[in-house]
Amino acid sequence: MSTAAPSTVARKPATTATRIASYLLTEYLERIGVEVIFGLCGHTVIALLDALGKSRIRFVSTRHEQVAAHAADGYARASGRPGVVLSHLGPGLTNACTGVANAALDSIPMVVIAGDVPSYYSGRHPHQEVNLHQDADQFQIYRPFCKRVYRVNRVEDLPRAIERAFHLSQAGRPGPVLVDVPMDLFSADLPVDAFQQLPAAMAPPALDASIAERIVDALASAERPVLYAGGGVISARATAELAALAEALEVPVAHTLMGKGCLRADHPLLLGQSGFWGTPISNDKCRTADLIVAIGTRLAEANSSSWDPRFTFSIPPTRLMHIDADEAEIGRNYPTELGAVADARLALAALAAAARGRSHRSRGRLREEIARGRKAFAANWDHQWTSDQFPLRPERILAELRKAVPDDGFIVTDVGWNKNGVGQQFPIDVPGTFITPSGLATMGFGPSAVLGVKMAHPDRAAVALVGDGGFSTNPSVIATAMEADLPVVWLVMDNAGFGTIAGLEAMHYGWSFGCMFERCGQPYRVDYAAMARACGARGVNVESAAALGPALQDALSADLPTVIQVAMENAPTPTPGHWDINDIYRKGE
Ligand SMILES: Cc1ncc(C[n+]2csc(CCOP(=O)(O)OP(=O)(O)O)c2C)c(N)n1
Repeated sequence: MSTAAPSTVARKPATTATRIASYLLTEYLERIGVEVIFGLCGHTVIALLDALGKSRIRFVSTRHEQVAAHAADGYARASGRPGVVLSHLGPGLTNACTGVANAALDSIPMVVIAGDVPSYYSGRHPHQEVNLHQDADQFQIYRPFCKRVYRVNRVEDLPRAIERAFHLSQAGRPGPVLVDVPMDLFSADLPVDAFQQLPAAMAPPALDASIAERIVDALASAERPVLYAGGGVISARATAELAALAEALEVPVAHTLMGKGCLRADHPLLLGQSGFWGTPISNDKCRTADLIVAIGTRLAEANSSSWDPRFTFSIPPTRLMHIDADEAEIGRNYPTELGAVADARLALAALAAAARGRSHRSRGRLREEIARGRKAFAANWDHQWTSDQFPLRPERILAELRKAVPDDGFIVTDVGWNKNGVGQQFPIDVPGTFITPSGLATMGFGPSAVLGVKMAHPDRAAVALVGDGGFSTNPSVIATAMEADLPVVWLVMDNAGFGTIAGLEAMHYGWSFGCMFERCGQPYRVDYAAMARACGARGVNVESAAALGPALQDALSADLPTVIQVAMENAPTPTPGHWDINDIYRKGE
């Protein structure tokens, strides 16, 4: 009896060869250049792990999903490719949240692939499902910080979601994308040619030549212009173009935290970082500029001294021209004379070309003034570079680190003295070698991100400069570095507490309640170097200032990961700018 077959069956030619989706997905990831995935297992993702284990892709198994996300973030920053995270559902995905959000707020390309409850359990509230408002709702947790969240309901949609995720994570302003996959779909069949579409090659937006002329005209005729570089200049690898523009028109360059490295540290036009933890010469030149051309920055609060016109930017009367990959950043915090949506490298190349050979106003003794300003500020701490004090001065730690790490080595910070001090005082000559969490400023970033950095550049030095607070948030990084054979160095600045916040509380309230590490009222210290040794890694307790340099040299030439623990005075980082939280605190009786 021949009756018409159901249409769904009729549409599927019986001859189509099929394979299990997780194998096809893995081969697709190989094809688009994924080298490494950071993640942590769970019953929802072992089908994909089985396929990954048989592929060329490395899987770095971390012991906490936040570590995986930060490591993928570090890999993305150091390699320029999207970081890839694999996470179990529910608690795995919530653990990864902070790392993914940190990447989002620093515009880092990332693809997160998460397992989820089996699709056929819809409505039954299965094990580990997040379902209090809606069934299979876990992907919603990622909505506020992902560029896009894909929930894959049919295996046929998996190839499209993955292709879109890699495209979107890198296009325009980069950021994380989540692909949430019910676990049964990893084990479902797909036609062997299902993963056809590659992410498109992209031509990023350039700056129109007439706009470039207009900006160069304005810079050339301005009396006190400033170029202001953000992290977009570093991530677009646009520093040579920036230097060419600055030199052609003799314009000084200030930068954000993430823009550090935009010019060589000894460049005579470099003003340094702006804002609360900036430098006086940078804040002064920005505040008194008649024109600022800002590139690849969101003019964020910390670098703008809470946008208070008395400290860093006074716009107006300063005129602002702003070039960024994201149109939403333009005009948000300051009135803007001209906004342009463009890739930082293409824009700066167009500006440098338009500026070449162009006459400009005399800048008088600008270079001397910058040199004087930088020297005067450095005089506040440069004598500490050689201080033999124990516990060490933080400046001595920076000086030893700079001496030990080659110019192309990576300095990865966390938050605390390490980030603020390096941003303000540490010379960086090779762009992209300073890696730091800026937007979310997550404690715990540095110890994990350094793993991904080293994975991206195994032949270059990678040191995480971190506080003891940040390091102890997730010391499982040592075991992960051992397993993944990543000889990174963690230099732990130990002040037995959350020092930056302890100092802030002490300044306003006269004590540091809740900020120091204590046991029975006494300072409580953890031997992190011993923890490293317990993991089979190297652990060094630095007992004097003179011992730090040799300890760093040994660590950088070792083939095992090393924790160097050094006792440090909890001295505050200078704050030449302003942060208006300091006006909020009130002390009662
Ligand atoms: C996850 C997270 N929690 C809290 C903070 C607030 N915070 C900023 S700096 C800091 C102290 C960091 O302590 P440590 O790593 O020891 O460095 P130190 O300040 O002593 O140099 C804290 C808790 C944060 N940025 N991130």
